[in-house]
Amino acid sequence: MKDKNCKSLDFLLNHPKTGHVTSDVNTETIERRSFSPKKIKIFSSKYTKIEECPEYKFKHDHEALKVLPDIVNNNVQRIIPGQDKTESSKQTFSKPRNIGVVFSGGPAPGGHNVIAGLYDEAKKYNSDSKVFGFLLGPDGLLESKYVEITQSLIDAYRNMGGFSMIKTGRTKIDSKNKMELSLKTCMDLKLDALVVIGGDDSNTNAAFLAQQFKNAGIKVIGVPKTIDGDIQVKTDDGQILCAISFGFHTAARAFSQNISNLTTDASSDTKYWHVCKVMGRVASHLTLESTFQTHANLSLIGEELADYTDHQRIKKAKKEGAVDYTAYGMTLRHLSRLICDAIVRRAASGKNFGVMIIPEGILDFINEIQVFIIKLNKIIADYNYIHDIEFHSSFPNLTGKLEYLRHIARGMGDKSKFPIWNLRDDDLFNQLPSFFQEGLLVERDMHGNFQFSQVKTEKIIMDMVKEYLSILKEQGKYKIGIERSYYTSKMESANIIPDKFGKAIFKNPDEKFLLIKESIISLKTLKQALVANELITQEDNVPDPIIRIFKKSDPDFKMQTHFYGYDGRGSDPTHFDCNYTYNLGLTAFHLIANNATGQMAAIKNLEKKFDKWEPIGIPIAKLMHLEERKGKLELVMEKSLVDLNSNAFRVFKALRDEWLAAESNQDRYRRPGPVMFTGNTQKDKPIIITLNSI
Ligand code: FBP
Repeated sequence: MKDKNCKSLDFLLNHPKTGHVTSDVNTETIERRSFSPKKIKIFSSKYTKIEECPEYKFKHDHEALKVLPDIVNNNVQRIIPGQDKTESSKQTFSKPRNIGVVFSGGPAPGGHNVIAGLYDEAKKYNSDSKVFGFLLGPDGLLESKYVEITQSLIDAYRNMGGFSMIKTGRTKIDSKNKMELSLKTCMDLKLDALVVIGGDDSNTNAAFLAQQFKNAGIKVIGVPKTIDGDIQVKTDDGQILCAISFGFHTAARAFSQNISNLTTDASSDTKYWHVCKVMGRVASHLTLESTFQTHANLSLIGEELADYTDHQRIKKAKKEGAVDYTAYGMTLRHLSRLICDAIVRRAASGKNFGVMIIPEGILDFINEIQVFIIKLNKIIADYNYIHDIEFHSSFPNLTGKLEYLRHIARGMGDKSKFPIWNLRDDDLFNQLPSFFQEGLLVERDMHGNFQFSQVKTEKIIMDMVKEYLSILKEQGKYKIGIERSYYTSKMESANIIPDKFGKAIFKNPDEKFLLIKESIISLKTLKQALVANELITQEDNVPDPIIRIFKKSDPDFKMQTHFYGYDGRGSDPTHFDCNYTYNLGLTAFHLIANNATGQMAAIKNLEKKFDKWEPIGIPIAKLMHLEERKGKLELVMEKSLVDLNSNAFRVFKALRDEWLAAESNQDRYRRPGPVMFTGNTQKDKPIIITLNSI
């Protein structure tokens, strides 16, 4: 029967409340779009000029001298007031310009504001200036696919996350033909300059384009983007020029909100270990920052593992008059033991739960895996070079790939004396689970990078952890500590004398958390202990309260895995990233208007208060070095890894035991909360850059 109060669908759909609550635009979006980021003071000067800063020195690679001769001698450039410019240079500064902009690589929060800053400044100096956005990353440049950025387009994306306005891609401009196509697109559009917003590989691309476009008079400026935080620039003498790439802060905060929620859940129902893998293709900066934000119980920093030395092994070998080369660097097995050690320690103080953070790129720091990655890179690259068809197309499934490897191992592929893949490699590789083999054989990206985001790193590590934990359990070493007050009250209420039984079953009867003796690993061994201590006879049953205590101490390791990456990458930017990126856009414009090329726009003093921020240009060519890519050495911008001597790492190392909270009962979780645009969040910035600036 029809309800008399039921409104017609038409009425419902046309009701203003329906319109309001189902609109695509909510209060947060309106607020974001209308927010005006703060501008660095220099940008209120009518004109600017460039001051060369040769005092900032870098060791650069000789290869850069050869292949980037026109930009390798660039200095760091500081943007300073330029009121004293000549009339003609003021006119040149304000001339109408066509500027192209392209996103390259994975999205990072704040990218739209770089374009907003660039657009606003270009229009401020000359309303006839135009900004063109190339679509879908470098492909847009190659295929001449672009849109003209308009006021309404940019206004819809101000302070909003993602790169959706013009989208992005990972194509590498790595051939003469692609260089020529890019140049043609830029010349057809009569571009004065091209701005490449990207990570280390994209800034590498920007440097090569700058060199290539030099004669055509088209300037190329890079912008440091990547949530991974691995673009950090320091001079040779340690002065910080670029503390962090944009997008890092937001992504870390977004991950941390989720991780922090897990610490709350874990400590509420006390039954899971949450294993959180966070993005960071190689460097572990995001893990370090998320740890500072949340005080998670256990975090692995890849760079620390690479540096690991097993002193016990060295000692043992020395005694035997030998050298144990395997003592240097971390193995997967050893890593799983370190994790187990932390789990066992927490369990001993009654906490068989916790939250751990694993960096996505951790395997790159594990010796045995790194060797596989390097060898497979070379094998795949060689195959692609020799054959007319790509390795992954020739061998679409794992069986085919494994057969090909075996074929090389038997010496049928590589005729050289030392084949890159030998029978030992093949045997070791075949001992790995197939999902891991598949992961290691995954297709490399265009830049030759191993795609860690596609490997179930957490599964590989945690499978080993589970296996080892069950061994420790069998050995009686993995037990949940029982709070003494709890034990005493349970015994007393059952009229059992706690001390008498306590001495028989616990190895530390006087401690706050009681641990059942290692020899007691089953109800049978429990009974034996009580009989041996003459507390019961062979015919008696073990008292129920004692059985309950035993069961309570018997751990069941349960875990949940989580991957934080794409979600944080797509988050709307924090205030820090909004202000940072808008000023990067302004900086890019001022570098262009002052004729710079081959430079990366950057903000010096990011780690300090906003009024100390300084816009600069950093010579990209001087940040490059030779690196193995697709089995060959290539000149690329060097990634910045976690520095084990940095303040941030040293503070983490000093505090991590407190955060593990193994010996105390007190977890020290921190709640960073969500990425907010309202409230007092204006001054928040990455914790690692604050620490590193002390
Ligand atoms: P960029 O270096 O391009 O900024 O990308 C970084 C990143 O977010 C990594 O953290 C992650 O491993 C990778 O992108 C994932 O890439 P894809 O989008 O190709 O899956």
